[in-house]
Amino acid sequence: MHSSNDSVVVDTKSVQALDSAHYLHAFTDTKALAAMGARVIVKGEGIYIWDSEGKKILDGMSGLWCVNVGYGRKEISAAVVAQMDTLPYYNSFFNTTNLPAVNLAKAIVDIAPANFHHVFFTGSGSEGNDTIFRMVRRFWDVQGQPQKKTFISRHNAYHGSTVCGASLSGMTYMHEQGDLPIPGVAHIEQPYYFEHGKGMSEDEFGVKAAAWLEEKILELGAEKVAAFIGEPVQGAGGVIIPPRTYWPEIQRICTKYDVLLVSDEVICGFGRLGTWFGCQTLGYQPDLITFAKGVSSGYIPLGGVLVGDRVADALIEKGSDFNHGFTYSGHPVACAAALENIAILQREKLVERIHDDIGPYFKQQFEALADHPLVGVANAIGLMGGLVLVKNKTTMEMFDPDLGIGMLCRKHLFGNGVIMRAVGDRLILAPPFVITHAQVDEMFALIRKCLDAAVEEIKANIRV
Ligand code: PXG
Repeated sequence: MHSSNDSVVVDTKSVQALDSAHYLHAFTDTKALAAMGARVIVKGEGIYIWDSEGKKILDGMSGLWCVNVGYGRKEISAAVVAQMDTLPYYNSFFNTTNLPAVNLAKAIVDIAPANFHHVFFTGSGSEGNDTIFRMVRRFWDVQGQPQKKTFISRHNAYHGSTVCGASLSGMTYMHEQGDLPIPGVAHIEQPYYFEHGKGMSEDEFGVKAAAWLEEKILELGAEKVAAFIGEPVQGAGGVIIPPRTYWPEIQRICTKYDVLLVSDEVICGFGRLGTWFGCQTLGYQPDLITFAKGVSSGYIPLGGVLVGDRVADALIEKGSDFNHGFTYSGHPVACAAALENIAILQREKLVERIHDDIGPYFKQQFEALADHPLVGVANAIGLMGGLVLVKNKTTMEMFDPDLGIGMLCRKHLFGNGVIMRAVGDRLILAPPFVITHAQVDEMFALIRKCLDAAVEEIKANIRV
């Protein structure tokens, strides 16, 4: 590979050959990928990435919901190099600590909702949720209620891909591989108005969807239910934005039955919805918060748990050792990257900008896509949005899922230089926070062009 200031040149075919010979990718059919060859991404700057063929692509997904401050931030690489030179690693076991981990814990507590004063660090979001699973069970143990063990989650939720993360997730295609979920995890239906809210107002549906939690608690017995976990807005599930009545009602039900409330903010945390944490936008006060991704803008892997005072105080006072943690908990280099990332978000007021300026502009343009012949509904919140592809706009009839219309659209989007994800026949978008008004215009012009091309291809090739 040869690299200069403004170009990275690689032999695509040989990289693809090595890739399919040795590298098993996440969530991938290796045989199918080998037949087509992976796209090799070699460079990023701002909201754009480049592949090995020199193609420039607008990254409408911020990597994988994480590169929120954009690519190529020299402030972060400088902080990382400085920390590597000073102390590349030390652990936080055996009564030791390190400066970046302490400073980051304080910085996160300073921006967290008022009832949070403690942070546990992990290397990823999945490990964050595994940590919560063990921490919550330990909490109920020390409260003298060890039978309170069961977690309630939702269908189509994503909470990670470790055994516990995949169990908490509500993806059947994950559960089918390896006898998941593990015992002690139950699921209720997701608050997806388009699919389940027919004949109701959104507000009525929000209350109804929250009532499914109460029904499940009563079915299991409140004395056995430890916690409810949910993403403020489901991300990987297709940007499912709950009605505004949903979360306050979930909170009321959790309080009524003394069930801990866990907000998985791996995507929504650190500003995506225009507040530091998604629960602040959607109006609830969780007991625990999972974070990852946006904490370091993905520059270095880092995740963790914000532990609310009720749980932290009990564990600290009565819990003695909590026998849990990772080699890389509080990794000094990852924490140094995150500290600089948070400093950038604060210096450039990027979260406020989503709330007051670029968020509303993005929402207006995203929701305007609903006028397109292929789009049923389009909704956005903060800097994330999801739309439904439909066969018939009047009846909202969807395509046969086997036609793969979402993937067909994604092919046009990728081909035309903009990344938007397909989740079945939902298309989703979550661009970096630094996107400008002109770049929002550029992105939506490209998206419209691609949707038009998809309509032409459907008309020409697919009998619907
Ligand atoms: N919780 C949530 C809400 C997530 O979105 C995780 C936990 C797990 O984090 P780690 O760091 O262990 O991956 C996530 C991750 C997708 C996609 O298809 C989304 C995620 C990961 C991979 C793919 O949108 N989110």
